[in-house]
Amino acid sequence: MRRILPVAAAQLGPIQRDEGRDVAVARLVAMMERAHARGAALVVFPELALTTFFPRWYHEDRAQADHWFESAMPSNATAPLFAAAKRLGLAFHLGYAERTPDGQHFNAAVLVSPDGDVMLKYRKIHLPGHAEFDPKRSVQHLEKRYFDVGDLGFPVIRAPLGGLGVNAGIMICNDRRWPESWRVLGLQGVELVMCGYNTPSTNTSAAGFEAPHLRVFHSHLSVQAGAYQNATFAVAVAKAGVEDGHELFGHSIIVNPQGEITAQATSWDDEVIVADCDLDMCRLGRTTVFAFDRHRRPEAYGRITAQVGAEAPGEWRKE
Ligand code: CDT
Repeated sequence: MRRILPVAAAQLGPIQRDEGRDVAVARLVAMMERAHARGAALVVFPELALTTFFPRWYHEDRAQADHWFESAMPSNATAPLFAAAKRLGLAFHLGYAERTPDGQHFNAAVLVSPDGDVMLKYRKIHLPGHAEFDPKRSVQHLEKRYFDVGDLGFPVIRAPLGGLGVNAGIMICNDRRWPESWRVLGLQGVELVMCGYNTPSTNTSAAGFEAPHLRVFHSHLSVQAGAYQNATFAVAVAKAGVEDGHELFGHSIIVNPQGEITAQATSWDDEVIVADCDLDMCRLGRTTVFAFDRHRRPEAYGRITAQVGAEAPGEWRKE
């Protein structure tokens, strides 16, 4: 029997700085209803889906950013998501800012069953941006100031989704640009990667020119390559649009194990896209060109874990 999982990506339009969690959660619940009506068994929401992308705002005292964080999941504010999941029989993936009881801060995401169980949790590892105010940037990107580096690795769980057992994994936004994230998931037999993002549509680092259309290209390139090279489906879902004058691109996609886009958002607003993911499509890649057990050569990959920055190569000299 074919293993077909109907998956929805629920792209979010902008959330303004002054908008409360209740506004965002009501929009998420409305999209859960639309996803369910279109037959989805799982709905994937973006990174930091409950608030504006607050790392663009600098606080001298970082504790002033604590109000953007959730100290419980579920909480009073997020309980309507869990209630809707139960009512609709729909699993969901949610990105949010997490503050732990001992005061750590993570850019986190969870996969929640229709019964409200957190089946999988991930804390973002590749934190982009900077920790101090950067006067050269037109917009700050202070993830390194507000978040600790994730401490859960890249976990995969075999989760009951839509009546199937599915090897599900999570990465968050900037992680998608790093082949290491994908391969660690791939080495656990991942079949469905969920990745929420908030990506500014222009490069504001003042380090050089990047044509705006390449921002979307690089996002798709990373997700399509990661899915293909690890023979997995991938759902990459944006928070998009103009938040307090700052633009984030949309272009959310669902990608199959051949690296093809099977559904794509066309707005920069709240939008649900759905694709039937035939999980048996993962088999071809992983039994042929990407049969890891037959073709990988870890003895040649030592630098991947031994080194962080690049080392200069030796100089060629004529014998
Ligand atoms: N949220 C996030 O990780 N965004 C980054 C923007 C990097 S620009 C400092 C991304 O990789 O899309």
